[in-house]
Amino acid sequence: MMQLAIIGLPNSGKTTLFNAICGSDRPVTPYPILEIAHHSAVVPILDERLDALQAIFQSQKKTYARVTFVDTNGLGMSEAEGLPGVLRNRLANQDGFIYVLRSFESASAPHPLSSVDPLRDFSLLEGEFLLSDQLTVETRLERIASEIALKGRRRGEELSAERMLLERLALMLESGRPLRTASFSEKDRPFLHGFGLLSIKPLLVVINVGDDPLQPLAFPEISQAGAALTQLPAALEWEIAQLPKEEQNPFLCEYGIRELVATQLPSLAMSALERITFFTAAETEARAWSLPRGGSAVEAAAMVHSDLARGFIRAEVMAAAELIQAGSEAQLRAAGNLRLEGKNYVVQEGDLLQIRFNV
Ligand SMILES: Nc1nc2c(ncn2[C@@H]2O[C@H](COP(=O)(O)OP(=O)(O)O)[C@@H](O)[C@H]2O)c(=O)[nH]1
Ligand SMILES: [Mg+2]
Repeated sequence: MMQLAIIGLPNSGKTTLFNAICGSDRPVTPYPILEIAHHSAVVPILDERLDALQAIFQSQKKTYARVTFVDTNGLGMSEAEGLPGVLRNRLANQDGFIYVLRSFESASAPHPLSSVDPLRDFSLLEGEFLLSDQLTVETRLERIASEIALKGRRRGEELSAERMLLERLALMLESGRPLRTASFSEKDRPFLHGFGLLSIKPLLVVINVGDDPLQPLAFPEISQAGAALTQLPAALEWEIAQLPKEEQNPFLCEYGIRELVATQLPSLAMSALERITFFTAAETEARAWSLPRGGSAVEAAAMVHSDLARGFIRAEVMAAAELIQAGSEAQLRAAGNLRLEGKNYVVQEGDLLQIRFNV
């Protein structure tokens, strides 16, 4: 399961956002909590398409895809020596990050730097990640140099590809470019995974607009840093989210918001992570799955069950949206909108797969 950590300066509203997303009730405090322990929750990725598929297939059970969110303590305020090792390691285990940037004034919860400036805070967080990655890259380069000195030429040749990659990373980091903005080749990927780099991981930036949900904001700098971007009034959304569904509407109307952003955040996070959704549906269960973008039919099959991948014959593919519109599988079939695809078919967002297999 994918896991994202919520990062930000103290008092930016991380815990408030975490509560709004997860429907939890963690204490929010106008002073930083000086503990390193993190708190996590698993959240279903609500999807109306799955609800409709369950109705069409009369499935007994419905299972949304899920994602884990981790609430962390304040970042961006470290001294020159950078992130503590424990924290860095914990962050390195995440699949991606959410930065919460504060864009609200509050006398009772002062900004730790005494002024509201989301872009400055963004640079602070990025700076923390860039510095951490610089240290990671330097340490690895030093180790390679000593290994080459120790083991001589043969091992040296093996290591030189890695060294070239590291030197490229070092150059990017020095010029302040987060590694997520670079593209890497397939043969670089195995190295990159082992390093524990932070600025290479997908990023979703959430601007906490306080009590002004329609505050107009534009931050081209953030998109240029390779991040996805959204905004929401965290405290307000948390309050509304705690109400029973039928009582939420008047409040949404009052503030001129159509839908809570917090409820869309799991799916926004998944698209930031470059994951797509595919479905399986039968009488027993209708289920949504999350697959890396570009994943093939046989990779999707392997997620469902290893037998399906091993004995894969073909996939019958329908676009869930077309099926829902047609109303039944029979009607979709009659319209000729059901495709037969092989192992290498690249699964598309919203595909419903029925996998024929033989083991
Ligand atoms: N007015 C206002 N206050 C907020 C908002 N979000 C958080 N706060 C306040 O800021 C303080 C810190 O919030 P918290 O979620 O604990 O921030 P964290 O330190 O980033 O986890 C609390 O007093 C919150 O009530 C918001 O959207 N509007
Ligand atoms: Mg907090």
